[in-house]
Amino acid sequence: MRVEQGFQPTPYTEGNPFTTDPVLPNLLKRLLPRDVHEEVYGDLERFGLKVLTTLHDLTSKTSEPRVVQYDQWGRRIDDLQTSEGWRGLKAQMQEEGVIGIPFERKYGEFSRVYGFMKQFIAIGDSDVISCPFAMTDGTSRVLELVGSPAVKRDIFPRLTSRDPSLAFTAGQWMTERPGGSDVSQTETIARPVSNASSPYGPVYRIDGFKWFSSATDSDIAVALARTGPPESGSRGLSLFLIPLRRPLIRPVDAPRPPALTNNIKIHRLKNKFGTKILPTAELSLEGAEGYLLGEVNQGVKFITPVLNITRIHSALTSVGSIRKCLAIATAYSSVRAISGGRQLLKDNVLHVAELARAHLTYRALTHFVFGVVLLLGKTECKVATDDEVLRLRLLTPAVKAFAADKASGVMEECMTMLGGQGYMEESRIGTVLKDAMVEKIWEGTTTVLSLDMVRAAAKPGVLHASASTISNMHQWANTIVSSCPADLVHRLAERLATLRICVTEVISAYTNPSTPLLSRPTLALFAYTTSALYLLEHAIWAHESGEATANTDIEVFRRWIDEGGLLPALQDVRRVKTAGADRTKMDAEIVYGNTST
Ligand code: UCC
Ligand code: FAD
Repeated sequence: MRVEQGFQPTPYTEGNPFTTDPVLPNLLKRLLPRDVHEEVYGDLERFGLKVLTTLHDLTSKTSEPRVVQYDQWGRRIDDLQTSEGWRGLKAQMQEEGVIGIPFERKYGEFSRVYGFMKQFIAIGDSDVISCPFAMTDGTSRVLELVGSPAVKRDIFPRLTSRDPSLAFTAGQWMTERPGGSDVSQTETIARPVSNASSPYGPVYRIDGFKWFSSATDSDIAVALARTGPPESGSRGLSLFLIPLRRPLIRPVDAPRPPALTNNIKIHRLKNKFGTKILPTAELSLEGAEGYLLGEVNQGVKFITPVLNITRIHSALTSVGSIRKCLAIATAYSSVRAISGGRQLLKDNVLHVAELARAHLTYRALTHFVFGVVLLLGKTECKVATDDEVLRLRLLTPAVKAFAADKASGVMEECMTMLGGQGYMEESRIGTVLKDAMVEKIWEGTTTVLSLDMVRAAAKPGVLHASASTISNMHQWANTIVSSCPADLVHRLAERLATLRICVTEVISAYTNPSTPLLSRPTLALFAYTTSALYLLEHAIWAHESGEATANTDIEVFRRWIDEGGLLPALQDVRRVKTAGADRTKMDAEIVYGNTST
């Protein structure tokens, strides 16, 4: 039989990623004041269509970057070549203002929600373009906070520009061969140049080897380098602004030099499992010129805005990747017939039950991540209360780690929901899944972030006393739970009681971390509890404002408590709390065998 004969599969059609999403329009309506909502809704709807057309086409034109290390005359040039599609995606995102929107702050503290929403709906149809923009975002914030007047005049406006011919992107260089989670062994050395001056800051010459550089096609990087003795560990590191290509500030019509200059060489491009379009390189710095940012030997502290902002981007990317895969799986259910062609998948209860389970996680994570985004906007615009600033500090590592942890399982389910078609490269689920798996590693592994949370919660004086950090969670939870209308309290009594128990358990685990084993289970319980609180907040809003979605929103909250994984997480914390040396010893035996005999 010829291929044109016989059964012809029907391709699915994806809807506008913003307007047809089951969560986003209503979430936006709740988070934004009415006038802001009216203004940005149309733009997001327009952009949603652009995602399906322009960005989708550009993504099909991306290919892996390559480096031409030498020219035909044997000269070292390190010319990094990226694809037309990649450069086109970059330009589109700049024009759309993904960095412009949050720093123009036209909508005050709500600008963050708008900007992140734009990025969110593009995830899955724009390769990993959000990676360089995440680092550009974090770097912009650092420069806004501590850049010299000349940095604020020449560099900051380019990082946040909507004009691709002017706009810069930025990278972040922390990781070195001795350690990425722990930067205390950093080998890169920065030496002050006493006879040089720059309006951008004190000038240093920097030598070292940066093990991972993901935005190698960027214009600048923020980098840690040693200014104190090796024994000073991470307290002997400073933060530098390093140009990758010079001259940094060129006339508008001058082309951007493709090759790296400033005494920086590309050792090689990394051979990665995913994120293959992203030019991640190993770099040798051989006397690169850099400008000190902030105070000497305070580098870790000054780079933390980059860490915190990129971690929120990372969480957004995990959840956005789920969105893309779910949109495909849901659309496919409307075209694929099973059971002898008599039934569409969307009419099969067993299949829809699996889709609903996946959507449950998506909904919980989306509310969680945008709750954190709103806190970021408030904090940056200085309208956050002290409690909200504290909450943002705790929720940032939690949402990053939790979203990364949950995402891949849901995406795998989406893949199987297309059967063999899902496993094909053309479905793009595999690429999105592979790309998203790195969210468990970069910008802090899950374990490292759980340790960061314990430290932030328990260290007196970090922001406030630890007691205040912890009681903040209590108060916030109480405010949400006690705002529940009486008729809902009646329907949800058991779940509200469970939530209160979880909050108490999280607080007790953070206040008395009896064992280091508690950090990961506590992060998980904290994240489950917080996402449930956000779902509850949304359900209350929908109920009180008579939204057509109210019943669904209440059911989603109920299921997230009963079926989402919160109860096993609670049991985990309780079990680990009492774990002693015996358990640790047995862990080692399970892994390495009994080595005592
Ligand atoms: O992976 C990377 C780029 C990937 C590509 C971009 C992806 C973008 C998103 C995806 C979109 C597609 S760049 C490499 C990222 N590397 C990490 O994330 C490293 C993970 N390790 C940590 O986070 C560690 O906790 C360290 C390195 C921050 C810990 O360093 P130290 O040396 O132990 O430092 P301390 O003593 O813990 O912290 C120094 C100070 C303290 O304040 P003071 O001095 O006042 O006591 C801390 O309280 O910094 C404060 N601090 C923070 N403050 C530490 N962490 C934070 C924080 N997150 N927020 C606020
Ligand atoms: P390690 O720190 O050696 O971790 C190994 C394991 O040990 C992990 O499971 C970790 O959780 C665990 N571990 C570490 N410390 C502890 C502890 N104290 N207690 C318990 N367990 C612990 N970095 C940059 O600076 N810039 C970039 O642009 C960049 N791009 C990247 C792109 C990709 C695709 C990837 C994969 C990485 C990139 N990185 C970048 C590096 C990334 O941030 C690090 O890989 C990450 O921080 C982990 O560091 P590491 O690789 O040294 O692993």
